[in-house]
Amino acid sequence: MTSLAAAGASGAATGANGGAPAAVAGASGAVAGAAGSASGGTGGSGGACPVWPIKAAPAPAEVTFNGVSIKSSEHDCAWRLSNSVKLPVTTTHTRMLFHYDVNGDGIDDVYVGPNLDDPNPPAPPNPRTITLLLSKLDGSALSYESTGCELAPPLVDGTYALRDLDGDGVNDFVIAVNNGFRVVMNRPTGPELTITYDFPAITRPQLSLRDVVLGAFEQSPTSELAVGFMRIDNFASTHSGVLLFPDPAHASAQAPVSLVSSDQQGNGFDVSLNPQLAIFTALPGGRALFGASTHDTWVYQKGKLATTAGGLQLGIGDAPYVSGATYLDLISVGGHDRVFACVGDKAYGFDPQDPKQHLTIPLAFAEYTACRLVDVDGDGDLDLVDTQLANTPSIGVHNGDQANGPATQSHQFTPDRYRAPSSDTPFLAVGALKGRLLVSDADRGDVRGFPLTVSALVCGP
Ligand SMILES: [Ca+2]
Ligand SMILES: [Ca+2]
Ligand SMILES: [Ca+2]
Ligand SMILES: [Ca+2]
Repeated sequence: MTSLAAAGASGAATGANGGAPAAVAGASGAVAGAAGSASGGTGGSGGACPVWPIKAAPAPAEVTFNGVSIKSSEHDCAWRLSNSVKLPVTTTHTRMLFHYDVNGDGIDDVYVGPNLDDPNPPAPPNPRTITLLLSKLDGSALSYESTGCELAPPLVDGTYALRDLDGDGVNDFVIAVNNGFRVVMNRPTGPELTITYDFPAITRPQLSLRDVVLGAFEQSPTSELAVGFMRIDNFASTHSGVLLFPDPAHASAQAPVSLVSSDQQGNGFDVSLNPQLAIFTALPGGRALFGASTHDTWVYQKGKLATTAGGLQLGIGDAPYVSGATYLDLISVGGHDRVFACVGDKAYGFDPQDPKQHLTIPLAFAEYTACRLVDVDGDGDLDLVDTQLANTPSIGVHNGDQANGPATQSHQFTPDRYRAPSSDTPFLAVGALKGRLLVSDADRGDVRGFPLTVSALVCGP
């Protein structure tokens, strides 16, 4: 894993590693309430949820969850999935928004929000509430318990990407709400809203967050925040693109730079629907963004956009163009930083300067596939997880290897019922075990029969 990726490159690898709480040792008011002095609090029955992490204790080398043990020594395993456990949430709060370790036991805690089809959403300006499930260790036995606390503004219901925007080792919040973005810094004194950006008002907004990357992409070495989005306005038109926010860690009304958008000049194929446009990653070094649209690839560096019509061709023969990528990230293979792309039914790791030199990994599933790079077993290499999102969602894990990258073979499993969360990654970290717990969101249409659940990735038969 490169230092760049650790600093907030796109994708699951960063989302999974949580708050790195060790860096905040000695901070006063460690379990600061979220509400602070924010006005218009939700008046939640259980008070405000903590968001500032306390120093993590070393997680036990072995944790038991739902009767099965998961051990820190378990690498390169034949994975299987344990039975799922229902999390103690109300039927109105069944969607995982984000997760990291806030109570300092080394195990991710889970912040959950209302089901997207909440039949009784609060009337504006009251935000829909977010509640916290805390990990609880009884000896080595892990369970989750509801706190009853609720997050107050400026944290609101939406889709979240967690990135450390000021380099203090604690994740901050990038949130897509109905009609725009909020950036909320995670401070010892409580959350601080730094960016409020809204698109022009429409009647039925629908906005989703795509890739979110921190790096220095303009002339100066200071960092900007690149936010990829897709929005559907009034169910009538679709827009996607990337906005670049300068200095996201400090409050500013400065307008973002629109890097690329679905009505981008010079891209005659872009009409309205170009969902891939918001898929991008930083190039190694963190000074350039590399992205893909349906028909192009683009690079943004030193404040300039360069577009490669037709995209970047990978390899030889009928190998595809990166412009069809559904996922981009960075990976280190054999000591070399590579761009990692999922295109069609294969994943590739390549040098953008010489894309014909690449590794090729067949995905476990050919259609409706979502990719993630995450260190599932905590052995220090990134594993490729591909998820089939079709009628019977299944998951494949390609065990990683620092010398060769993720394996071409995958361990595949099909959870009893699975719906990928809107969170950065569905995998919760268990200490050094990284992504060993898999979360499934509730089914929007069947919340009671299919609540928020967690299962463990278990080693061996
Ligand atoms: Ca915890
Ligand atoms: Ca931070
Ligand atoms: Ca691994
Ligand atoms: Ca491995």
